[in-house]
Amino acid sequence: MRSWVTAAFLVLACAFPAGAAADPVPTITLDRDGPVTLLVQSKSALNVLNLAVTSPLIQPVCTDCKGGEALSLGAMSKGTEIVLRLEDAQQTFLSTNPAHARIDQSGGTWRIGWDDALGDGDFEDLVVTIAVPTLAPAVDRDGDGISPPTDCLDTNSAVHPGAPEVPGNSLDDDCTGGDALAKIAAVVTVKWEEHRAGGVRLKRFEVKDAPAGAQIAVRCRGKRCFKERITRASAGGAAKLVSRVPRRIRPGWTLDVIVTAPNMIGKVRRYDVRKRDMTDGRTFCMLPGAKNASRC
Ligand SMILES: [Ca+2]
Ligand SMILES: [Ca+2]
Ligand SMILES: [Ca+2]
Repeated sequence: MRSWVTAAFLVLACAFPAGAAADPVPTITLDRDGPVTLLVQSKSALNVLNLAVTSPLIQPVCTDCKGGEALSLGAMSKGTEIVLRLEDAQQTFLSTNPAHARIDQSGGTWRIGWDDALGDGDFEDLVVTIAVPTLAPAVDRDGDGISPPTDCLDTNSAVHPGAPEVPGNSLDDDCTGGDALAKIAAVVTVKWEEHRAGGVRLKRFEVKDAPAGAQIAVRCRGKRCFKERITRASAGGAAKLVSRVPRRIRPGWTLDVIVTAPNMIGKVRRYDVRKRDMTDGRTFCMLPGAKNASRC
């Protein structure tokens, strides 16, 4: 049986300036919140030492401390006092003289060093380091009130969770994982007159404000209908379509004007031709890669 003799009770408190001489009752109090770790280092490991934390919770650190022992003390709050109990079996290795212990603080690290009984003043015969990592302060460079990583672009205050997603601007405005597809906002203009044989004749049939080079398809459904005529928008985003469709647009036909461009939601305008007129256009969308129009 080992007969442990308590050699020293050390209350560790924060108010200790770095390098100050040891107080007869050294005290340290944490000056910040955070996870606390404890590391034992022994210069010579000559003797059997027993080290434990006795406050705020009793936690054994090592019963035969040789250095290298580490302990996570868990999250602790600012103001917590940590008390260590150090026992030296023979009372020969570590000095019980308070002058032979020294506490240095640097940021969130407290270094408690003891001299052995010879008291050579290096305070390195046994060193216990208690560390609370300094947490990086929250950064909000663009001042939108949200820090990374929640703010997926901390250099643009218009980009953050909850921001309106602007399609097609190459930005993940609302930080949901990507840019939304932009919708093509082309304008299709149709002017017609009644055809004497039934149906209509198109006097004006054109697209404006499409993306440059967008594909423009005129699709027709109905009896004896042409199926599809395809052209491209000019650099100015325009296309004239009158010459691409028959002079007589027959009753019962449905014309779709489909404007598409890569990585955009296409625009579809649909017209139904009746006996003597045609309907105003209805708008649908064409998703990239889709073959058929869908509701927008
Ligand atoms: Ca921000
Ligand atoms: Ca931002
Ligand atoms: Ca966007």
